[in-house]
Amino acid sequence: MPDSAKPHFPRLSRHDDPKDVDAKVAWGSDVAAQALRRVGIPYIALTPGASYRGFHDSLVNHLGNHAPEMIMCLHEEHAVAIAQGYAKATGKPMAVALHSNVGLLHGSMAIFNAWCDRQPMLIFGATGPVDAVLRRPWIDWIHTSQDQGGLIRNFVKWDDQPGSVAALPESILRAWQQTATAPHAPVYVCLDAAVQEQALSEPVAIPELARFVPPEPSRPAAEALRRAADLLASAKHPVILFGRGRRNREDWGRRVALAERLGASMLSDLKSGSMVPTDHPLHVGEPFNQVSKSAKAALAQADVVLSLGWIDLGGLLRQAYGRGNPPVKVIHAGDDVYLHNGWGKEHMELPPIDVHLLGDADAAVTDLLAALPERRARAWAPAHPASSKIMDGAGPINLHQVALALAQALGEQPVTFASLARAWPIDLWPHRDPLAYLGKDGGGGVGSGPGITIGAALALKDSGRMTVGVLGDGDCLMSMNALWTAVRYGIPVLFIVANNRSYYNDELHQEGVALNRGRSPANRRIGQALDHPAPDIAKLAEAQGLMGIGPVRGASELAEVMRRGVECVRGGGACLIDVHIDPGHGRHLRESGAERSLAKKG
Ligand SMILES: Cc1ncc(C[n+]2csc(CCOP(=O)(O)OP(=O)(O)O)c2C)c(N)n1
Ligand SMILES: [Mg+2]
Repeated sequence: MPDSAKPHFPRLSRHDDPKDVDAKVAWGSDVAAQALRRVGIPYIALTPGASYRGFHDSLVNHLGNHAPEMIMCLHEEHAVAIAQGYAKATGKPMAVALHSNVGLLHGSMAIFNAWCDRQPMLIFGATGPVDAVLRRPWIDWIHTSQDQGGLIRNFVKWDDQPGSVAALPESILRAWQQTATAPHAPVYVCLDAAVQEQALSEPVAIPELARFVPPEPSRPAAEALRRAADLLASAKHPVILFGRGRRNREDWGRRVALAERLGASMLSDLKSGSMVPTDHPLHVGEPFNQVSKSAKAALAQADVVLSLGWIDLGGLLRQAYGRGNPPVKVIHAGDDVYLHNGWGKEHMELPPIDVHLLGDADAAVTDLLAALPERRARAWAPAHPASSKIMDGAGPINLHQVALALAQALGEQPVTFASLARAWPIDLWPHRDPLAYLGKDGGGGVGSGPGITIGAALALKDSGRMTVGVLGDGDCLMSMNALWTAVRYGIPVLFIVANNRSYYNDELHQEGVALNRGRSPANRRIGQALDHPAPDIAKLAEAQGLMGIGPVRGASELAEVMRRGVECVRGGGACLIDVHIDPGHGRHLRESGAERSLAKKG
């Protein structure tokens, strides 16, 4: 590839600048590397392995470890989670490389998360030679599984295992096109070791990208739009549900404009992250996971409900109106239905829909705005940020105090929360822009918070924002060694551990089950408490090169530790602050949803 076609990405690592790079395309895996460079992906997160040693060599000794640059990880699950976080922040795919069957098995939970979260990524895998004659004794046989992609086929959008060097460019271009086309999801290309290590006998052409770029997201049909606009124009109490959407200011502005034009109540979902300002006068209560009381009240009044990519519309309608026919007109915009395959049930309950705007939800917003009559919206200004007074309180620390201390330390600097522990007080810290909060992990796979946060921080490192991951101790400890990658690549990031010394979510479940069965709820901590000893999370962070602060046990320390953490990250560092919080603050059986017995129907 001529140098002019080589994308310019500043190199992250000072340690990984290869010497004597060989620009000649001479091996099968050089073709794969060239095809990957052509799609313009800046980074490839990986844990190495001999099954892709040919591809690894091409990335280093042929591409010069640049465009894409390697991001080394200490576990394949982190490599995938980093790509998920990067995609959450940018909407764009990163690449990932996973070693044979074992690396794929390690990475598979994170692939499931990214699949449920509908995030793009281009995953390379590898197998030992498919041609048994070429396999080295023992290890190549271990590396080889029949139909390796079958391990994850139920939760990727597309996969392939190209059978020759000549087939590589098409496979990689198609994989990229698939993952970058909405609706997004991971894709997987498995590279046969023998194909990678084959010497080229003749040149292999790699097509120019221009004729393979992903199409624009699809727009809803005109007739459906007209019917939706008619329903909305005559609605007395419309409610808009803001689900999955794009993270840019233009779409954000149009979503707000649509709600204002209709005078619609706005509801938002923790799973999707910030899609509209949560302190807008039309916004009802806080974003939620399970329908909140105020949301239920707004829905009880509604005559028309417009869902914009809402993740569990069927579940929400059932929570609001019970089983059966909801007494409202339902409009749903989204393209998620194209990914439903029946293996997973992440399509959720089948919602009754009166008008289906099949296509991109943000495109539907634009088209609805064009179709609806203009109306002057009432002007509003965001209220003042949360009070900067830190509650000193003598008792155990709670997340309100943590949030206030962090807000005070940050001042005006915008924040991206890449992960939020349960019970984080969003009322104190409204979402005011599309990158304020990136939403949940998608598949409920604990251990994803550290990697997702690092991927988001990588994407946002030059944005002037601070990327913060507020992690549960269980989530953090499960993927503790993800943090090393942030330090290794100079990725500025702040971790705050909401450390309740427990898998507390599940303590509440055990309490609920015990109560339902007339047994002792007092035993709920057995098999759940991360205590005796409580792992020293700050030391675990420090051991990997982060600034580790904590455990912080007194509210009076919070201002100073947050100041130090923010200063460290502003200076380009990575910092973890371990805060021992009061487990029960804002987390009770009744609010958790854990108390619902499976025996009770409804
Ligand atoms: C891979 C995986 N293992 C187990 C679970 C079950 N699980 C759900 S939440 C949770 C507790 C997580 O603990 P922590 O991150 O400390 O959050 P807390 O509820 O204590 O705030 C567990 C174990 C899961 N969702 N994913
Ligand atoms: Mg916990």
